[in-house]
Amino acid sequence: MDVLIVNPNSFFSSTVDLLNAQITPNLGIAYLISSIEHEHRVRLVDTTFHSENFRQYISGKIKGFNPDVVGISTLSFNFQASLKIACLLKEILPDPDIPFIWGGVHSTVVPEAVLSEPLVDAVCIGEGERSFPAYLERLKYKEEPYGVEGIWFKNKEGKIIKNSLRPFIQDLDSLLPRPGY
Ligand code: B12
Repeated sequence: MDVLIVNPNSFFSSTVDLLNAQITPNLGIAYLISSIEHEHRVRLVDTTFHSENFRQYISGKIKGFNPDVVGISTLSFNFQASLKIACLLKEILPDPDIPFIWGGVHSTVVPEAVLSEPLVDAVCIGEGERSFPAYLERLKYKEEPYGVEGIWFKNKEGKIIKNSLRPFIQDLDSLLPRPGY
């Protein structure tokens, strides 16, 4: 499947905001992508250096890419900026009905608040390296993610389904990218 991952790392307003932008690579997203890229085509939109021209940047970045799903990583401080980006993506993506799944610290600490937003179809609570591939596997077969640990989602009737949480991954070496990478 084609997966668009978004790092909405900006506030889109002032120089002060720009100074706040994280200028180190986002480790969570790096781990997340390494857990799916052997199986899926992934495109990353990272707005870190594009606060001023984010609309133009995002439009250019997704040109020719027709994702089956959008994954957005969010902290509490950039959640509002993330919603703006999600709104823009809904407008410009060829298929506005594809699911938007949200992860990151904000989704983990206040999943209900995140899910209450119309632009959120599912949240990943906690580590994504197992939960996200399992979610994508269901999506591939057009199935709803019932029973996928770590994922809460809105079902076809709009009801919020809370799957159980996923235990922490104990064997961190099992997360090493596959041979050949
Ligand atoms: C290292 C770190 C930093 C580093 C960043 C390193 C980096 N480039 O990644 C630096 C020092 C730059 C930093 C800066 C800041 N940080 Co900081 N940071 C951390 C820390 C200690 C670890 C983060 C981390 O790397 N975790 C490991 C990765 C693997 O986990 P993860 O990012 O959560 O990602 C996993 C899951 O969330 C999930 N996931 C993530 N995204 C997505 C997306 C999808 C679609 C899916 C399915 C899953 C998914 O899968 C990932 C892999 O398992 C956390 C505390 C903590 N214990 O988490 C605070 C923390 C994230 N930081 C925090 C804050 C407030 C900040 C600053 C705003 C501080 C400031 N005032 O400037 C800035 C913001 C910078 C920015 N623009 O993001 C808060 C966020 C609170 C909140 N509710 O949002 C935390 C939680 C600390 C705290 N307890 O207050 N930080």
